[in-house]
Amino acid sequence: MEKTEREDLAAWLKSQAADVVLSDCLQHIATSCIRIAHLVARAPLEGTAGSSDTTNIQGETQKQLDIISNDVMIEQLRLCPHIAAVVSEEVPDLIANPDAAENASFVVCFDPLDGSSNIETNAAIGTIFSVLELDGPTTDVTAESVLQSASNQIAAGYALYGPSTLLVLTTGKSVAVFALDPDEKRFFLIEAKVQIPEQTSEFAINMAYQRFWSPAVATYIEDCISGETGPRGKIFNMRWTGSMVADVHRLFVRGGIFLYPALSRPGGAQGKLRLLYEAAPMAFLVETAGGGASTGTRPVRSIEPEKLHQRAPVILGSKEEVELLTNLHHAS
Ligand code: P6P
Repeated sequence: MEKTEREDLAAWLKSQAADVVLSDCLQHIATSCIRIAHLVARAPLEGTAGSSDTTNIQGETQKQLDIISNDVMIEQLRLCPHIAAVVSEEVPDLIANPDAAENASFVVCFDPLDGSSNIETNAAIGTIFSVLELDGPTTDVTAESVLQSASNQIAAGYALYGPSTLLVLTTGKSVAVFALDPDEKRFFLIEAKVQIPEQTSEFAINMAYQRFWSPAVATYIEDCISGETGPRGKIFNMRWTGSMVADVHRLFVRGGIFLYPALSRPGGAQGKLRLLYEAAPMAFLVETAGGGASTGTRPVRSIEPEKLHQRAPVILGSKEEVELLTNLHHAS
């Protein structure tokens, strides 16, 4: 497709008949990601690729870019009057938008820089976001009003900062992929309707935690690595980048199954990934592209959150594989 014919993000949103205020919100998110992509690329030159001397609510040492990216998101989203508040992985409490319009009804939950342990290895990292529409009145938005509205996820997406910067986005109708033109600083549509193949021969899991897996996950992975003479009758491949955005993006490119399951180690019962700004947006994207999104025992998107930063086990990807593994969980 000639570049001159390519649709940019604004044109695509218009073609989707996306609500005008939602389009405005998503364009502010995209602007944040363009800014973050630039800062990530310059980090080695600016000396910002390393760790800070602070930790986040998760107890994880923050990278300087975690903080920088978080600041970019908060500052940019404050400019959107339709956003009543934001929830960030890097900040314990909800952040109300002081410049929100009286009828602002959106809450944006985000992980500003997912996979940041990969920054110093120059591996792919990303930004994950979810847009919720508040159920009730938007004055004095509280964490409680966000938790009550978590099932009202109306848009989700991620930016992947790799050899190219990509934006993958859904408003519920389809999953579209955009590539950043770094010269024009605009996202252009490169794929309009991504579909995840229902079958796969590739899984993504951190094998180092094998001793903590449930019997269902252990059986599933053992069958995969048994190859053509095993129960699956075919050879499987494995990938694990340590960056959810990169591992999930692969599902949209060639199918697969991504697992960060419940672990029997202390504190691992709900896995590691957070519901509001990692599991739920990725589940929305994957299911909209025809894939499956389960905790192992229930759909990810059926969870009613009780805390802003709660975790959830995650099994995402090719529908037949997710269903197979979910059935193994129910049978065990
Ligand atoms: P582990 C990055 O820290 C992250 O939250 C996800 O991006 C990634 O999938 C996961 O953690 C990796 O976790 O335990 O393999 O280091």
